[in-house]
Amino acid sequence: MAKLDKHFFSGNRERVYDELKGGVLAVPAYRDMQRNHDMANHFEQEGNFWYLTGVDFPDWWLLMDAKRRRSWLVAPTVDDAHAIFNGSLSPDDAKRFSGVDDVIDMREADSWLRQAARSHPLIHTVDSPPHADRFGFVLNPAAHDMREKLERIYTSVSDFRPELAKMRAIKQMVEVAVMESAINLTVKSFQSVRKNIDTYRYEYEIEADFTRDFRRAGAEGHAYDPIVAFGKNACTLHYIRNQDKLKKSNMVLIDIGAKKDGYAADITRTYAIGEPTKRQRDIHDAVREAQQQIIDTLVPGLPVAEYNNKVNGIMQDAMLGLGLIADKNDPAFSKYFPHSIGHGLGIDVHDSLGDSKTFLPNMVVTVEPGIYIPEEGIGVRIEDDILITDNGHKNLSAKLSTGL
Ligand SMILES: [Mn+2]
Repeated sequence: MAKLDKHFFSGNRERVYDELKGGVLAVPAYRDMQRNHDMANHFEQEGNFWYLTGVDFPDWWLLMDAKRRRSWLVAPTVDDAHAIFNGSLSPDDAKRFSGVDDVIDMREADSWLRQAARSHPLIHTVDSPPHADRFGFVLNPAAHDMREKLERIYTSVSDFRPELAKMRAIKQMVEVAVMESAINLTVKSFQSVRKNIDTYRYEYEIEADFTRDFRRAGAEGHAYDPIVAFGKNACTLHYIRNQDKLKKSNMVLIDIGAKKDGYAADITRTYAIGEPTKRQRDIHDAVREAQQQIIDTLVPGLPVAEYNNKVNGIMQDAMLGLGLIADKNDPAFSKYFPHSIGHGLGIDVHDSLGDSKTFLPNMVVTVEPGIYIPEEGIGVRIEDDILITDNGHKNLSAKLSTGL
């Protein structure tokens, strides 16, 4: 069994020391966010903070000094009542599994920051991701608060996210092993759902069996809100209500991945409920063949732009065959295939590929073509998780049939 322990987190910090070139870094954990009234949302750690510490609790900080090659975790001030309700992480435990040199408190951290500023006009931190406007999110305030604090003490504050994204994009062997275990768990659950597909009456019954399997296997749970979308619901890309009845007349799209030991799986299959019509079968076949052709193109050194061109060509051929577009310039193309072909996969379900212009060995990416036809009430997507190897690729979810 692959295990991520202090050697993994210390190793990640060693590579950060090299990148910092004698500099200093301060990274905050996420803070708890309100769910309602006096309840917090389920806590999920910020990916970079976890990658460097393994700490899965809110409000901690990590301080790093590359010249001395030393790291400190900063423990939050937790009042007694809070600790009784929510628990807390002891400094000894934090030190043991992160491998940091020492654990200090917030007051010591303040004087650390002021002292370091005397010899370092610049400090690095991890800023918020840039997607807030696009998705209408309220951001976790941790990154913003840290930046404000640092800007009061330092002449300049620099975002270290691009460097961390580059590191995280290239998976280490131990990470691939952990990801394989999240993927295998997800595959097993898909296999059992497929075998029993005619016994389910509602979308949520399918969701429930995945949830049960993941938790029974000791996984954290789902890596993202599961999508179980029957018929036309599949045309809503992030359909997560999962409340509708399954009828013996259409297909159900299932996009689900376990989160296990900190890493995400992300798999999609589309299954027929009852006997599929010829049209349903044709669309499913077209997506299935396109997906295999697209996976076959993945090799290290392939430019991402060239890959996207190939993907468009393959998807256009699929749509021409189905009579959905008149020719390769038909604007209906992006109506029927309105999302990108895939994304990096790792700690985050949409992991960054570090802005790489080409695919590199040990990246893990999803390949998830789909064709969605709202006017016919049909949507098909098929998604696998692909490791780029030294001379090609390996489909980590290949054991799961892509059949209807
Ligand atoms: Mn995906």
